Amino acid sequence: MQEQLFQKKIDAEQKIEPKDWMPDGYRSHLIRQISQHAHSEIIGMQPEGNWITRAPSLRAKMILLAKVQDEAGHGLYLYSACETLGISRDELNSQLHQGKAKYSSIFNYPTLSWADMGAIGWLVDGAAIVNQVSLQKTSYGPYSRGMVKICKEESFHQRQGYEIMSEMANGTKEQKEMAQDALNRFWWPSIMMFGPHDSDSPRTGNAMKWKIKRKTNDELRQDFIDKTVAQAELIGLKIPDPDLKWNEERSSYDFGEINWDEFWGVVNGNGPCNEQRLNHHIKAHEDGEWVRKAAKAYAEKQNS
Ligand code: BYC
Repeated sequence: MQEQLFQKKIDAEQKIEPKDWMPDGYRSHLIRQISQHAHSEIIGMQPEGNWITRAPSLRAKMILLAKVQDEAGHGLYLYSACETLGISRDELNSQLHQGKAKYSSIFNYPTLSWADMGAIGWLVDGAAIVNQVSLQKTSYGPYSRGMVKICKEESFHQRQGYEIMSEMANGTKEQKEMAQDALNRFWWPSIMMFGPHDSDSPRTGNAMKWKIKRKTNDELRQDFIDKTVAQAELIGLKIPDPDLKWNEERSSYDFGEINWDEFWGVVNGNGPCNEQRLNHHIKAHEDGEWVRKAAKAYAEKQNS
């Protein structure tokens, strides 16, 4: 009975709030997805953080610093949303450190040149926006409201990345080559971000029934590809997919086969940077122990 009422609310597009009754499966599904999303934002600071000290101008450095700080903010909104489901921040961190919680596969690739900052902003944030715009309508209130704030910042991120790519693509021969190389390396991992094909996605069924996800992995991936091809053409770069072709009938691009062995290898911990990313997070967490202790002692003193 409670479950039927819950589903009725979802079907009527009403938001579920923290104190409302919800099935255990809905709660655990959300904890998994929101925490994964939060971890992605925080781990995602590492590949870009790698270039802050080497930004090519003061302007570029200020923009990159602001962007990386925004990612930290997104992580914090998302951890807060996740905590409303009855799990603590400590537990979420420990799930990440023990390898029980995932984060987006994309952040396990290295950033080898300044052009990678462009490719990440343009493609990775671009892919994230496509997903997050649809998640603004997710059924869980705190997650949905978090997404609205995050999307506003994400569109600035996408533009700053595209600006870097556009400048490099229209710069010297070497700069154009660097931009093309970054696109070559980040294109396929970016379209993998949307997850497995719908037919191989075990979570999509419940996610769509509960309106946690509003579009499937394949729908979102197609939206992203259709949007991005013209942007690449405009700045004279070539998407590294020989099978990419406009399909009149579908009014969409057909594209080549994704390397799912690579995707699952990265998801299961064997990407080029998995170990480095996780070790860095664990070290930063341990190094920050004294800050947490001091903040806790201060709060206790204020309350006593
Ligand atoms: N990477 O049944 P499926 C950002 C896992 S950060 C790793 O389709 P679901 C940014 C999936 O978790 C943006 N794992 O699952 C930050 C599941 O495993 P579990 C991050 C992946 O949940 C800094 C299994 O594969 N965005 O914007 O229905 C700088 C089967 O998949 C991935 C979000 O997190 C992957 N790519 O769909 C720049 C958005 N794909 O958990 C930018 C929120 C799949 O059962 N999340 N898996 O063990 C989602 O929308 C969904 O969770 C996903 C996957 C589309 C990612």
